[in-house]
Amino acid sequence: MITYADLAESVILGDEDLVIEQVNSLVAAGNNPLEIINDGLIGGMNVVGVRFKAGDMFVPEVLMSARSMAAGVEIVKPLISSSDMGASIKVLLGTVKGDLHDIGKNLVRIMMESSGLEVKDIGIDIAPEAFAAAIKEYNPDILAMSALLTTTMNQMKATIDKLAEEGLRDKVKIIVGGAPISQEFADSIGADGFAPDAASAADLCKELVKK
Ligand code: B12
Repeated sequence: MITYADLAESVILGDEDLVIEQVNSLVAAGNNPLEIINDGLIGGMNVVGVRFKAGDMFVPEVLMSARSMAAGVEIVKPLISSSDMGASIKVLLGTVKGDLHDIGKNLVRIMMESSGLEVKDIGIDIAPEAFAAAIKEYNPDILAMSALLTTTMNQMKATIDKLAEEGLRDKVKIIVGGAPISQEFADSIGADGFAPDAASAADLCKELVKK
């Protein structure tokens, strides 16, 4: 009998084949798809986040865990009705201009999608004008920007200024994140929120849209 703890452990180990096998067994045994995601897959990924921060896990291992988790989510996703997922929160996500780091951004996307948000990921090296154009095109509830370099974090402010200039600032809630970003920095550039990791980024979106 497979438990959610077993599944979480397989995510932590980054064993994609085992994750797929266990998710299929849990589904076949009639477990609730949302519980499989929250208690098993995200549960494991939360531990990975903590261990990575503590220096007990490294980027390649984090990526294997993220890939395993995503493989599990793919199996369960079709079983979840959009009303269960509380969908309808749309997030536009990208890494700012001059910045090519996307590992953290991709984790944020996986976490958001697996907690039911609809995410449009427009990639890396996104200029303020491109964020503005994408807001017009996709009409998201939330704009989420990632930056990993101290030299590119100011592009977040440049993007917020650009949105203000185009009259788009109040159409979206803006959240920011990435290793050099802090709550103080987010406040200083007039963002609506900051989250230190992918799991809390998803929660933050739900909180901001509730308001
Ligand atoms: C992998 C990596 C690279 C890879 C990127 C591959 C890729 N596809 O992303 C490569 C080799 C390309 C690279 C290049 C460079 N890198 Co680099 N890189 C890293 C490294 C080792 C890991 C980053 C990472 O992926 N972490 C793992 C993820 C999971 O963590 P994360 O990104 O922080 O994301 C989490 C949170 O921050 C948060 N989050 C992230 N985004 C968002 C967004 C929102 C909205 C929210 C709410 C939350 C959130 O959630 C995530 C998951 O929990 C870091 C060192 C480090 N330890 O951080 C250096 C680092 C970021 N790089 C650095 C540098 C200097 C560079 C280069 C300039 C090197 C060079 N001279 O060429 C180039 C710049 C290229 C460019 N223009 O972007 C420096 C930055 C220094 C600084 N203070 O600015 C670092 C810190 C290394 C160092 N100590 O010097 N790099």
